Amino acid sequence: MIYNHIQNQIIKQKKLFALLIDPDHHTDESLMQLINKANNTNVDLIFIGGSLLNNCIDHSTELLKKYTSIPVILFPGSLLQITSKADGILLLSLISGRNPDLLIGNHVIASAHIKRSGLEVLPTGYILVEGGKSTSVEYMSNTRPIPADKTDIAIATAIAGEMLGLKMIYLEAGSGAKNTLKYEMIKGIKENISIPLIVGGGIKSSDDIKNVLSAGADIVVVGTAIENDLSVMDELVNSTHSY
Ligand code: 1GP
Repeated sequence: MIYNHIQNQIIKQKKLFALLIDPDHHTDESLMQLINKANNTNVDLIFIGGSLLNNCIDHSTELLKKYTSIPVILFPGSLLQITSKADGILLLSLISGRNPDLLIGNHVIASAHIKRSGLEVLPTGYILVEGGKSTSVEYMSNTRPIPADKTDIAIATAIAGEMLGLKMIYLEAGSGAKNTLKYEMIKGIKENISIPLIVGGGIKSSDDIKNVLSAGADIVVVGTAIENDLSVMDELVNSTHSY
């Protein structure tokens, strides 16, 4: 089970690297290159999804499942991004926002379908924070991110998410964010929750990785930097595992 695996790694004080794949940004050929590289560098988790997808997620998920044993977890930007071909799903409740569809509405619509799918459900509190520029997730979700310096609001939001029974917190600056999340915010949240903390958005270098991990992230997510240059994957994954 994916969640047990994540918890076991955290108990062993190991950090995990999640590769974010946006199927719209790949051909089959580039996806195969990415899969091969991910296998060789020991990526821990693959998240698949995006704020807006024009391509069907089934095909990319099938390709991933065929060529890697890394757990493939849906990171759905919408109800159209749910497929039983993956291993699990981040069932995201966008708790930093006040859009009822993304807090509970879509979950009600999809619940029976997800139950039948056999996907492992990972209930996750999704907290969007300003990352220095307007992002697709902000626009598509029709929610306002928490201001980058409002650490107290982010901490209270994460605590509320854990109290509601969510099993992980995903602290997000948005894909392609200019700034990674502030050290103090990550640290403050980590000190106040006992569930796994995922951090992503704008991570580009091993220094970024070290900063985010030293603040307390359990799982780091990287998408854009690797889309732009596949060769950085080794360095980013190694920095995570050697932390
Ligand atoms: C986005 O946190 C992820 O949801 C990854 O962000 O694409 O900026 O790495 P980047």
